[in-house]
Amino acid sequence: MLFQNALIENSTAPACIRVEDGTFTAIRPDLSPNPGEEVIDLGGKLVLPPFIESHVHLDTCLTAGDPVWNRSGTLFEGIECWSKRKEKLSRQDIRDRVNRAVRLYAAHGVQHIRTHVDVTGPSLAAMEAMVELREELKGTMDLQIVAFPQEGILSYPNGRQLMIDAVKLGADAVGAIPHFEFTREYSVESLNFALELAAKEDKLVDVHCDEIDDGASRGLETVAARALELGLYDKVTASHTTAMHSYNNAYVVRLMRLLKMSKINFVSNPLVNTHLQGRMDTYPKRRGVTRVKELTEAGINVSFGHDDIFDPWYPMGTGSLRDVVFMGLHVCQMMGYEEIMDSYKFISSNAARTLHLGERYGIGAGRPASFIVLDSKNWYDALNSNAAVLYSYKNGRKIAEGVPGTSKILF
Ligand code: 17E
Ligand code: FE2
Repeated sequence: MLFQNALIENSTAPACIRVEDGTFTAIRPDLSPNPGEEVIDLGGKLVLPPFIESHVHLDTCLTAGDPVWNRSGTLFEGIECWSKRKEKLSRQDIRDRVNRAVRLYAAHGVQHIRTHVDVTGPSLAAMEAMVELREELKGTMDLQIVAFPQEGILSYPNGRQLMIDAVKLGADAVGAIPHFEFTREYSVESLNFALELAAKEDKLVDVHCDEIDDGASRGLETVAARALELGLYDKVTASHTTAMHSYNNAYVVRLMRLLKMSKINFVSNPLVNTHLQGRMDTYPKRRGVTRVKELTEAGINVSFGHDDIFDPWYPMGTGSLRDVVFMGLHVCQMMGYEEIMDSYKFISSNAARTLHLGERYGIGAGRPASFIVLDSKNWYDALNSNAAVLYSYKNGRKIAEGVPGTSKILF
């Protein structure tokens, strides 16, 4: 198969892309079709590596209002709402909702998803269902599963054992939630437990870390120190880190040295954290998003996640990572020309680093032929015009297609 007239990753020079047996075999300015080869003219549209969702809770998605709505809009009321909903979880319920959610994502050019799965409940049915779905969806929507202790590791009955069992069931990564543990001591101990478990079982780590507007919430320094000392480095990710918004600058300057040494990744969720944070403030109200601009400028890897689709923590969402980037650039004040142009990396190459996709990801000869085509000429325009994803190809197979958004002007 030969794709012509592709503007790859903001390039202004059209290129040709050859795909054979699900693999990119050549990418060059000019390639002539082989006899009998199918040719697709992309007409000067933007081609990007597929989008990657680096942080979502697929087990909770599409449950907003069931059985109760989150009225305060806080993280903590969300956890209470979910606690009621999870009493009636079943494998079928999870399967139905996840199948719907991954199709929403597919429509928006997403091909990889890291999902957190709550293990603090009456059973591990959600984890079992997700492991099953990971197998079924493999090659179409690649799932990576984090064992996530929503109600704590030390502060929830049998929490440590639930984490061990979830890893045995097949989780790819170990989670933690230090800001939710009863005490500061528990919070440190829960992180020691999680990172040591990951080191022992050769798993990745993704911690819900300091998701609170409390400048004294300092799980991050423990995550980074253990990542360094256990030699886990970039296998470790700190998600949310919203307290970093509220840290004093003197502390952040000291912390930055450790963050760089530790090589850990960050995931920020700007749609959801602008909604959940600042809720105990009067005015001024904090934005409550971590320091994406400063982390990026320091060379630290940051990606963006959606976090929720229509669930107790976020009553909206369509699976569009473009919306996440759009919000992120506003709230982090990253609207310089280069910042806008480069911002697709928050949901592509930066996220690929966090997920450790390695050579399986990216547009280049020898890699799996996975890419998306957007209805615009570069990312700036695609972001600004909310361009449709015209095609999503994964391993050489078309898994989704869209139509350009059009309106008829009547004056
Ligand atoms: N659980 C949590 O602890 N934090 C979140 N942002 C979500 C679930 C969505
Ligand atoms: Fe989350």
